[in-house]
Amino acid sequence: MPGGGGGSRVFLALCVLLALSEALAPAPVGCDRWCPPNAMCANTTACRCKPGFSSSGAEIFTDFMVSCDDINECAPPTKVFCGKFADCQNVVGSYYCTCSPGYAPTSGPNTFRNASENTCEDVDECQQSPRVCGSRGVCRNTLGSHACHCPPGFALQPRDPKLCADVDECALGQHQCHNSTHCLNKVGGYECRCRPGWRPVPGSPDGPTDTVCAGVRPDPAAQPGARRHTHGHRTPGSMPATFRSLET
Ligand SMILES: [Ca+2]
Ligand SMILES: [Ca+2]
Repeated sequence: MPGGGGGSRVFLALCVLLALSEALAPAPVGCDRWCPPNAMCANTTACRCKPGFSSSGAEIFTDFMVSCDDINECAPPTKVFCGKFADCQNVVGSYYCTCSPGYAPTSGPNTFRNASENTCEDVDECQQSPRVCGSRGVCRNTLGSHACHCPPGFALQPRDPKLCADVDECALGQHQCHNSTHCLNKVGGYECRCRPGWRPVPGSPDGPTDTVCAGVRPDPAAQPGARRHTHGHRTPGSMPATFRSLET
């Protein structure tokens, strides 16, 4: 180094040594410093991987190019058996077992290491609070899951398929109303009401889905003074203009 004296070179070397000694943690007695990450020393000149890691070379190695890589204990072929209704989860340097979705441990911790610690059982979602199927849905428990069903007149909402909402049978054309009536949606059902000015025919209910209504044909020439009941036509728009209300 031009211009540099021998004393300054020695000082520089001392500084580097000091910095290095501070950066390196003290190695265990009899252990070599160069062991790679996730390794520990086997003796003063060799390393071995920590449990949960596998060597890219020999089990005990002196080659500094060898690395210690995580073992995926869950991947086949595997000796790990978490047991029924449980899943294996690999983590760096280790693994653990958890109950599968829809299952929960009946006792013990949420994570475990093998089937002997497994107490996973189906969760009865239908017993949970708040009710998973809402106030109207009928819940049916299944292994690992559950299903929501709606009572007649309700259907699962597309946006929230666990909740039942009223079906508008009138708007959807799913009603059975006679053409002499108009459809009126109700929560959980619908009614068939007489068209304005019409009345249920004798014997017909007023409102239920089988309501049939009639008007009166004012035809005094044919039957003077008489009132004549006529059933509505099948086509809603075909009501004759000559019909009028039943007189009360
Ligand atoms: Ca279940
Ligand atoms: Ca309805």
